[in-house]
Amino acid sequence: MKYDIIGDIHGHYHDLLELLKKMGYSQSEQGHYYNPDRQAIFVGDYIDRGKNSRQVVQLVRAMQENGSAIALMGNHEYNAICYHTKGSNGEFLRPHTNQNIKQHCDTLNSFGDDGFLNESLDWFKQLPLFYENEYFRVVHACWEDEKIEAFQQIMGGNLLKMEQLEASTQEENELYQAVETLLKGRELELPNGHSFQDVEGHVRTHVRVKWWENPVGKTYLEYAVNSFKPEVAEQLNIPIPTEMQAILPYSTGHKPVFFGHYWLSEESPKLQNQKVCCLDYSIAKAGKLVAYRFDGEKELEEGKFCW
Ligand SMILES: [Mn+2]
Repeated sequence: MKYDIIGDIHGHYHDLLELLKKMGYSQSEQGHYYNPDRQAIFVGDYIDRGKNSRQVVQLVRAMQENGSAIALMGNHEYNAICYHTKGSNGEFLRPHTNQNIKQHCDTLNSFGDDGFLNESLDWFKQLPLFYENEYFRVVHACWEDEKIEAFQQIMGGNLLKMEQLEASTQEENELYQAVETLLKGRELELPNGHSFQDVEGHVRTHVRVKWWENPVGKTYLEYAVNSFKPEVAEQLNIPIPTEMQAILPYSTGHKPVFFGHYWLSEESPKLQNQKVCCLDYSIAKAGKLVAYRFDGEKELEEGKFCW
């Protein structure tokens, strides 16, 4: 079996259509897109930011339900479920703060009020958080064996059971740690109360880190995934303290791993290394929608990106 692993879409329907056609997918008589020789795997984040979340969900869902794609859950689908679900104290599991409302409103506008929202939430709820076959692994943000095992132990598989949804939002819970890592990746708290403003103007006290690299001997700046404005970069140009270096990077002895989530901005897609491949190239920020075309190779190849 051959696979096309596809990065974060964020409501950019026309780019998705273009990419699928470029990779030889066409519409079946029933209307879903398929490629008879390949299976698509979506890393999640179908909604928010772009204007056409409804069409994206319809397209991906039709592919998944007809067996031409596997669709994983991204942090935006997880957030949407929590945004619309109340906990035992009667409050929404994702608070309706101005920032959260703003992040979700394009999706709500696109979904309309004809029942598509509830239908989609039901679909989101049964999306797996990770996928593994004999060749490779896929997750939205970070594959960490310990967290995958913890999730499997609690859930008995790769699906988030809704009776455990509230527990997954409670910081003291083991499940929270697992879901955070799988869907949002690893973050490192900055020392001495340092903070900075991200591209959207939100104040951040943590940086997203390259979990596939060894932090030993690196500065925060070197270990962070994204680049920063000069004044922020200067703040982050300090060594990571020894006690925070005890994190193991993704082993090159493992199967290759694919993920999205990280807002990369390189001109042409690059592998993180021969076993690690991020597919999020910021389609929602004037970037591009990227796929990796997998044909069974043991080590990943840079020539297999498609965009
Ligand atoms: Mn994401």
